[in-house]
Parts: sequence; structure tokens; C-alpha cells
Amino acid sequence: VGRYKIIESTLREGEQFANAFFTTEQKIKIATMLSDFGVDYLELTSPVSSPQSYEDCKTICKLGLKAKVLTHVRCNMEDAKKAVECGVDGVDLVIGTSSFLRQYSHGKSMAMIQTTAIEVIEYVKSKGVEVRFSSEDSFRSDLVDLLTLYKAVDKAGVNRVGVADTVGGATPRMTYDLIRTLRGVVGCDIETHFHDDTGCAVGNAISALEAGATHVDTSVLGIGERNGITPLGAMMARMVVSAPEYTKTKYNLKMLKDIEEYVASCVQVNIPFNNPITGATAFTHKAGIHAKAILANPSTYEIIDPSLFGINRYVSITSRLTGWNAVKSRVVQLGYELTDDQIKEVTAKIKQMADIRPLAIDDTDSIIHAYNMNLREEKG
Ligand code: HCA
Ligand code: CU
Repeated sequence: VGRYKIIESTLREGEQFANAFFTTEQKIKIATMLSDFGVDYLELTSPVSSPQSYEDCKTICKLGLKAKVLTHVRCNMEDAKKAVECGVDGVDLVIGTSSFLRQYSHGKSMAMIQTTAIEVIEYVKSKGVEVRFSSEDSFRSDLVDLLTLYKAVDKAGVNRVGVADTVGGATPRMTYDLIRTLRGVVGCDIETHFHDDTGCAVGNAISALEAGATHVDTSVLGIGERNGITPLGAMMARMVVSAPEYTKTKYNLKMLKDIEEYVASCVQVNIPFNNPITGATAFTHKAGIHAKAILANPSTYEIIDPSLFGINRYVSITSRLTGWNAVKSRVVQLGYELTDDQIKEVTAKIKQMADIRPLAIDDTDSIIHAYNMNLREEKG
């Protein structure tokens, strides 16, 4: 799990998101931000897709980013040549291997796939460019077919093989088993790609790393075909817990929020309220019991320290579930000097009001303010 690498595919898989249309300027900004964030690789849309995609791929290659630039093409010679022409650091080759895709998509036998794959891999390597070979729909492919093919491309000197859960049907356990088996068959790196149709994309990614995978594909906010793939932010949340030292030193975690906000604005979506780390409520504590403990020691109810990502926690005092310790912290913030008994009294007032209607922070602040005024008047 330790030294995992991220292949950031916002500019490839992410471009397959229903709402995505990136201008050249937006692509440059996204690529630059992600490279500064510290991802190892950026994966770009195939230059064969359209003339502008070809131009944009060349443009991004010339930016001289820290991250290596990959493009993603079908496993055939014409596509591979176009990819190399753009000046990429690496080419990601892909072909469907499940019987569904072989029957309904390209119509090739496993033997044909293998022969072409080896030819293309040898060509890309001869140009001094890194090369990855991946099957599409790996989990619904025949296991023996798949392992035979990967063994052959490993022998041909591929840098990485890729496993893709194209339809998002895999579980963490299926993932662990497949990657573990593959780890025993190939010597090269193993990249993994998980769609989120059944909500397992992050779980599968960590399972893959535990089983010996080396690379994980992500996109910002998880954007991609249908409901997308492993989100970069959720993966960072997972890894800052699973591999804290490496993750904290390798990635510029404080940039995450800006990157997500930028991509969200490009594709006109909002960051979900429950998004790991950057969601509006990701570090909001509500119940009195939680609030008291959080104020005493944040680790009690937080697995991640929000300040690592430049984010503040928020202790809510606006609900009937609140407690006097939480109210006390707000009283102190507002600069009032009340005794604990007085704070308990004002907490009771907040709860009374919160039983009637939902409150905003302004409402509770006014209750505290009014209570304080009253006290002072009584004192004369
Ligand atoms: C797709 C292809 C892919 C490829 C994954 C990869 C998938 O269907 O658009 O090359 O690693 O999910 O299979 O995104
Ligand atoms: Cu995909």
C-alpha cells in the first residue's frame, strides 16, 4: 500500500462524463494543478478522438509538467503511432477482453489480441516511450485467458498491465483475489481502474493496493462514464489514513479543495455535501456528546485532521441535539464571559427554540446575545 502511484484521468475518463467539455485553457489549468498537487501521471484523451484532442495532447506534453503525460488509445498500430507523435511520456493501450466486448465490440479472438498487443508494445518501446497494456472489463473476462495474455505482454516488456472494472460490478474481495493472482503471474507494475456503479470504487482501489497493485486511476470528483470512477479526493482521504507519511509528503493536500472547485465549475456540478474532506458537512459535529469530545480532543470523532487539507472543523450548536460544551466554545468565540451554570441555562434556551424550528447560527448567536444582555440589565 505504501508507495502507491496515482494516474489522474480527469482529462481522459473525466472527459467521458456527461457534462464535460473542456476548453484548451481549462485542460491546461487542470493539468497544471494536478501536476502541482503531485500526481505521478496525467492521462489524456486519445489524440485519435478529434483534431482538437490531438492538438491539446501535444500542447499539454509541451508544458514541461512534473507529472508524466500519458495518452489512452486503442491497442492498434495506427493509434499508437498517433500517440507517440504527440510527444507523450507513455501510452496506455486498451482492448476489451470479456466475451461481451469481443462479441459485440471489436470481434477479435484472444490470439489476435495477443499478437497485436505484442507488436504494438514493441513499437512503443522502440520509440523510448513507456507503455501500459490493459484489458477492458477485466472482471468479466475468462481468468485463464486474461492471465495468459498478461503473462505474454509482461514477457514482451510492457511497463504496466492494467485491470479495469469497466462496469463497476467488482467487490473488494473479488478485486483482492484477482490482483493477488495476477501479482503471482507478472513482474511488471499493476494499474487498476474502478468504476463506481455499485459504490465500491474506493474500496476496490485500496483492496487492489493491499493485494500488490502499484497504480490507481482517479479523476477529480470521480467524473467519468455514467457515475464515474474512484474520486481523487476520496482516495486521498483513504490514503492519508492508510499510508499517512507517504501521502502527506508526496501530495500537496491543501490544493485539493481548489482543484475540486475548479473542475466542478468546469463541468457545472456542485461538490456533494457528503464528499470526503471537502463536502460541506465533512467536518461538522452536531450531537452534544460528539461536540464535547471533539472539543476536548478531535481524534475522538475524526479519522482525518481537516487542517491537513486546509479545512476547518465546525461544531454545530444550532440543533436540539447540541450540548453545553459546544455552546460554551461558541460563547468564548463571541467574547462573552459566562459561568458554566449560565451557559447551561442559555443552552436550555437554545434547545427550547430548536424544538420549534430549525435554527441558523445567527439565531443561536442572538439567543446568546439576548441572554447576556439580560444578565447585565439584572446586575444593573
Ligand atoms: C472505457 C475504457 C476504460 C479503460 C480503463 C483503462 C474502462 O470503457 O471507457 O484503460 O484502464 O473503464 O474500461 O475507461
Ligand atoms: Cu473507465
